[in-house]
Amino acid sequence: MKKSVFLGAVTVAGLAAGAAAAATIDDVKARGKLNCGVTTGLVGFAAPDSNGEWKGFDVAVCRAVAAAVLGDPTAVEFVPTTGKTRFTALASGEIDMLARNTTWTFSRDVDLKFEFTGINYYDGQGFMIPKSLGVSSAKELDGATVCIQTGTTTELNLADFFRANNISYEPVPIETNAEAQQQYLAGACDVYTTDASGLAATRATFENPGDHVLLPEIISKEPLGPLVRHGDHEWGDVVRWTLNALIAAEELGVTSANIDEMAAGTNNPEVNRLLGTEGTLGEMLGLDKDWAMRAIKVGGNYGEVFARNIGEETPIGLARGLNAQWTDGGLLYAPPFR
Ligand SMILES: N[C@@H](CCC(=O)N[C@@H](CS)C(=O)NCC(=O)O)C(=O)O
Repeated sequence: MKKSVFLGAVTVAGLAAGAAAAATIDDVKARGKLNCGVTTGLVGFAAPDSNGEWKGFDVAVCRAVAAAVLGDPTAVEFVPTTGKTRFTALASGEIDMLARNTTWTFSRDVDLKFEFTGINYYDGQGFMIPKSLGVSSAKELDGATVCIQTGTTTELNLADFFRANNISYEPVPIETNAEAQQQYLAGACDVYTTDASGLAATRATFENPGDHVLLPEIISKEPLGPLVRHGDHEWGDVVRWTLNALIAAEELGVTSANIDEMAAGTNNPEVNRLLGTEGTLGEMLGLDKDWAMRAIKVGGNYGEVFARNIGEETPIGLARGLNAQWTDGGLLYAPPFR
């Protein structure tokens, strides 16, 4: 088991070294389309709607980048990836970036040779159980069968948690969230464990969400964010600062409702630099002066994107929590636009 994981990592790292030679920003511009890796479907984060149009919190990052670089938020080819296939897709060049509930870890950065360009959701791993199981703490799960998505951080966290608490479990390995949902609802596993946001998103699609509970334990740190290949610095900058533009826009009070007015010039120099009425930040990125304005216009600032896709007014119902701005006691903190 250990050996195959190790060999998998080497193969992916080898591919990354080869593909990183090309400048992705030039490829994307020449192609006129962004190839963005997303999940195979997790409503609220990335999933096609009834018209086949991809929607969600991670999808919004892809569309913002496409708007910044190509001037068109619809110029995106969404490439579904599983926990297992996502890294090969990025390393091989099949996708230009990955925006898929992916945790920034040491080994993915250093060993697999990717570059995380920020964090769009601070998360942690949780457990969902049917209420009827009558369990109120993950520590009471001794002997449980647990649905667990392969190729994810959640596999190792699960093993660590059970070992540390001296309890045992039987893993039921699954490949996609859809499969997990199906197995869990069919009773093939007592528990589903993954990122808490993913559990909330999955539960929201159940016929009777109220029959299922999330246990209080959060057993890991899962900082989720977009990533590119190592060594692809210009492209990494574009993705990093597009995400930062959405976050800064919220902090600076730039919204989809007032952005046109603000783009005419304000008395806040940072807003002016962000929206391109002062300075040359867009040019430094290899883009034009309106890049950030276009990115923000797609779905609004970070807070608007959050509220529309996964926030408390949606069936998923996530509170801002750690994902509030630093000015509101959260962890979101975009570096300065200067
Ligand atoms: N954040 C963890 C877990 C990511 C993960 O695969 N999450 C699942 C459940 S939230 C998911 O996004 N599934 C969507 C799919 O199967 O395509 C990681 O990076 O390994």
